[in-house]
Amino acid sequence: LDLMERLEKALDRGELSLWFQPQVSAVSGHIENFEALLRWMPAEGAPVSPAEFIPLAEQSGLIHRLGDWVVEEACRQQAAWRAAGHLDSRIDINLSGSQLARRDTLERFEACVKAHGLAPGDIGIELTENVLIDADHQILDGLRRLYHRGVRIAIDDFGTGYSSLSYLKHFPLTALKIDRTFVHDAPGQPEDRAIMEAAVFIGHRLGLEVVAEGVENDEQLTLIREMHCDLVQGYYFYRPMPAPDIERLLSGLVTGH
Ligand code: G
Ligand code: G
Ligand code: MN
Ligand code: NA
Repeated sequence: LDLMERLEKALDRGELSLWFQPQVSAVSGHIENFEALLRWMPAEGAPVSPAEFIPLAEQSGLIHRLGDWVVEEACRQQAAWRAAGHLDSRIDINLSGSQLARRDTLERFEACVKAHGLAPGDIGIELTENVLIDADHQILDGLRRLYHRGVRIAIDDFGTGYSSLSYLKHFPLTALKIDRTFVHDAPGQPEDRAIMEAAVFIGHRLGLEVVAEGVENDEQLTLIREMHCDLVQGYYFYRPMPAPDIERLLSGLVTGH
């Protein structure tokens, strides 16, 4: 079987799951948000990374079924956490370009959030810069509608796309995630530090929350704090984890770094 046939079967067999990576306040270390990340662990064979299967799913069209599953699962999980008394955990999901290009993706997303009794602020979305290049008026209007209802919209991998900064004028955004390649190199490279400082400056001037991705060590964390990034996501604090591990964190049974 080729990978797409296997993935389609994996969806039906329940081999997919959502893992969650906490984002913490750069100041307090308190967990503020979770990024939902798709994981495929085949019953037979090694785990397959979304970096491998998402691009193929986009080509084959399977991304829409996959994306529907992710939205449904994120909403189900969030509703379960709300019901268990965890009232401030926010979850963000990733949406790719071809998902956004399907006309009803944003309507279906909103409908799913509502159907699970959640508020618009309970589930946010992450988009990459490349998604925004291709976005037409209809997509822009759809994103604006979500934004005005209180849905958080983050620009992912900031600084690595092919788009110009002008999209920052037009797109309704609430957060900017500085790509982890800048964070990784910042301690040794003044250029990376300069780009990060500029990104934090622009982000804050536009009223956005600034997230530093891929923080793995003390040196990087110190720089990020000096730059006044708001949130930190990275292995230094937490790796992506399955839902039961997140529940232990939310219940205060275990603590992080
Ligand atoms: O979690 P990991 O670092 O392996 O993710 C690799 C890539 O796959 C990242 O770019 C991430 O944004 C993307 N990805 C992870 N989960 C999803 C998902 O549910 N939907 C989409 N469209 N992309 C995802
Ligand atoms: O493209 P996107 O930002 O959605 O990708 C998120 C991916 O980054 C996840 O798959 C996650 O596993 C990975 N990631 C998260 N924190 C770290 C980190 O500290 N170091 C590295 N190398 N990858 C990370
Ligand atoms: Mn992301
Ligand atoms: Na990213």
